[in-house]
Amino acid sequence: MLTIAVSKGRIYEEALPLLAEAGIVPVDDPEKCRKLILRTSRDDVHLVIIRATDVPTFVEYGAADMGIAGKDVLLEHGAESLYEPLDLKIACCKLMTAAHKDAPIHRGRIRVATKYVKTAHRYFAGKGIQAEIIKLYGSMELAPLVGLADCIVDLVDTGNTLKANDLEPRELIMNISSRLVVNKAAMKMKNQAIASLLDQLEKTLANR
Ligand code: PRT
Ligand code: MG
Repeated sequence: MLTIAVSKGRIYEEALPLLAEAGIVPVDDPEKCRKLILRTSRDDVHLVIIRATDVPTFVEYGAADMGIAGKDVLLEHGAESLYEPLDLKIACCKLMTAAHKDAPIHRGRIRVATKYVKTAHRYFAGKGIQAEIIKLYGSMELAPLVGLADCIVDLVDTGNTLKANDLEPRELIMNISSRLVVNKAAMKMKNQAIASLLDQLEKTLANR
């Protein structure tokens, strides 16, 4: 049995066609039923539906053999404990700093609101900027508007969310896409099944 951890929402939507090419089609729709374990067209493959930020944890502990997670989530989790064999090139976006459109470029000590605490620390430290990082769980865009922070670190796709809140993108931290991650023990114990799935996905990606 192979268990693959996926989050609902954009990653699931974009992963479905890829998985389908590998012969994996969920029997249930997670948006319609409340099941967290989905059977698929392959008797030997299950999907587990979890929060995006929980995917690396499930895979690290072997509760799922494989998973699909954004590089943003993997960076924050610390991915040394997982194999990351494939860039699926789905759910693409940019991890950026953003600030109010009229705000000056700060040079001294700054306050940064983000849910990507470790990644933000690493980024500003690398630039030699003293940054106080304030952890938020959502609505990062609000922070500069109410004086909580000078800037934010968040994902940007179209830029519409920033624009709607009078913010603008400033610096690109990293281009983000979703990656296939594999539990290290499973890679050995279930090598045949995993290797053949990786192979099929690689071929599908090459033809895209
Ligand atoms: O929703 P939930 O709290 O359960 O978890 P989540 O928000 O982490 O999950 P989800 O499904 O929203 O995102 C999962 C993954 O999708 C992320 O970890 C990224 O790897 C990837 N992804 C790709 C994005 C975006 N694009 C994206 N645009 N995740 C979030 N956004 C948000 C962004 O945070 C901002 O609020 O969309 C807004 C910006 O979009 P634009 O188009 O207005 O710029
Ligand atoms: Mg979300």
